[in-house]
Amino acid sequence: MSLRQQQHPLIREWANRIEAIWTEYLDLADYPLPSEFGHVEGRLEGESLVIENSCYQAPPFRKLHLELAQVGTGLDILHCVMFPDPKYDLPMFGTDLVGGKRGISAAIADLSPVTADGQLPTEYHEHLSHLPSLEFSERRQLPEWGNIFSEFCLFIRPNTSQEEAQFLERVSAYLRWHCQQAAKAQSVSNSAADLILAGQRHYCQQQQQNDKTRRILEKAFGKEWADRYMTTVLFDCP
Ligand code: BLA
Repeated sequence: MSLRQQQHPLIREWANRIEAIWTEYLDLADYPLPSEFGHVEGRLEGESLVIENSCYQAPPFRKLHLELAQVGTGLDILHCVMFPDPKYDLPMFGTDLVGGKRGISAAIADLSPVTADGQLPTEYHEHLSHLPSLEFSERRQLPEWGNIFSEFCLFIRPNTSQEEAQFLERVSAYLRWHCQQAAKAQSVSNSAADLILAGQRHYCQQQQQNDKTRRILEKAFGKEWADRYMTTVLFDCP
């Protein structure tokens, strides 16, 4: 049985949606991850940690990464980042779901700016600021490294299946819009691409400071492996 069949239903549904939207809008080709990182198993305090990675490339994206992980049978994780080719002025789409039997504790998704002024492209800002505002009973506070996220970042603990459904609908809309924008993106000058690349690097450096992710990986696989994984698989930069 695949890992996703055993995971929290919201994780399974979000993973299925991400792949369906990618397939609908993008021309997917395999992205070669180092083979040691496709399917990974380790042990964390006597419990197993299983990681399954899917990785694609599709213009104008350099890399599309979807990771599902499970610690023991109690903690389920979905992680996904879309890395645009820096020749295109596109934000970073990122999402993380963390939870288990007692529900999802963290549901986050954002379209994050990478330009020096910290602003999303005008069309993104315009579109996102006109989406109807949503009610969630528990919004969560971003950690300090999370200053990379946009004002449209959704970070909640869903408390009802209705809130889960509402999260899923809104973040699917983010992803669909992003794929539509990407399909018509025009490449920028070399000097603009240099700035975008610097912005992507900064995004990755901030994400690498997430101690909650790092701790889980370190406990199961050791410090060195965790660092290599975070800098070459989760948040690498060309
Ligand atoms: C939080 N990420 C977490 C938490 C865990 C992980 C255990 C704490 C959950 C909670 O506070 O309720 C673990 N996440 C993982 C692991 C992987 C993973 C092990 O992806 C991969 C192997 N994280 C991302 C991306 C975003 C992100 C793409 O990978 C956002 C776009 C955000 N995760 C994120 C944030 C927190 C989090 C903001 C809360 C951190 C905090 O409160 O300090």
